[in-house]
Amino acid sequence: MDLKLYSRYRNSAGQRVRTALNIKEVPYEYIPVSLDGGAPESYRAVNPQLLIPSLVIDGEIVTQSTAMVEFIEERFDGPSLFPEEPVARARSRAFSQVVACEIHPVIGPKIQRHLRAAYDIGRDGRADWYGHWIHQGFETLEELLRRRTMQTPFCYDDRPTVGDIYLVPQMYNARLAGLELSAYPLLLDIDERCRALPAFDRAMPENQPDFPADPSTRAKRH
Ligand SMILES: N[C@@H](CCC(=O)N[C@@H](CS)C(=O)NCC(=O)O)C(=O)O
Repeated sequence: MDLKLYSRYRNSAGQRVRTALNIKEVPYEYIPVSLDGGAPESYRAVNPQLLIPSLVIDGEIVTQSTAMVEFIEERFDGPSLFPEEPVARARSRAFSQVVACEIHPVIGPKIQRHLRAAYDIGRDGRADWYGHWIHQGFETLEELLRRRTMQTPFCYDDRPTVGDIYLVPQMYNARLAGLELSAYPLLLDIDERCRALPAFDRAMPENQPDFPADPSTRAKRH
């Protein structure tokens, strides 16, 4: 099967997919997309929302990282991306969806651009907005972990599953934005454990071919 992933070094939704592919040890071609001022119009032919990632499977385009992660789970052998036990499985999905549906959609670059263009919200205001939604989401995630019936080393299992896969890129971005994260010891602990694993490490922004060598050209966050 031929897989092409349109992504960018700093693309937290794409990082989820890269991690899922790495856990299953599935080879893929990485196609970098620049997001300076938004993705180029030419990319609309791939993704009508102009969002990354997009996964091309034998020429067929699939959008939305959650759909891609589920495709990878269903199509490839290797360690499952979901816990075996049904309730833990549902909780790992729910945890991932707090990231994907509650945090990420309100802080991305298109939101930042609109806050600036339509409401004239300056850098400080946008940073405040960003921090507000991250902290609100992380408080929820930390509490969900605190309430677990079993305190597993990863979110909901003895190995990383979809909750962990979604958590790590969001933690990366929060750290990049300089947010104080000490109020989230469970998130910090799991994030560190995940990042020590090769499948997570290879998906990190620094390890992508388009990661800029010059620090001044690196975007602040996504
Ligand atoms: N729900 C989408 C989110 C994708 C998304 O928002 N990607 C961001 C980067 S992490 C993006 O492409 N932003 C471009 C923009 O906002 O202009 C998914 O899970 O794939």
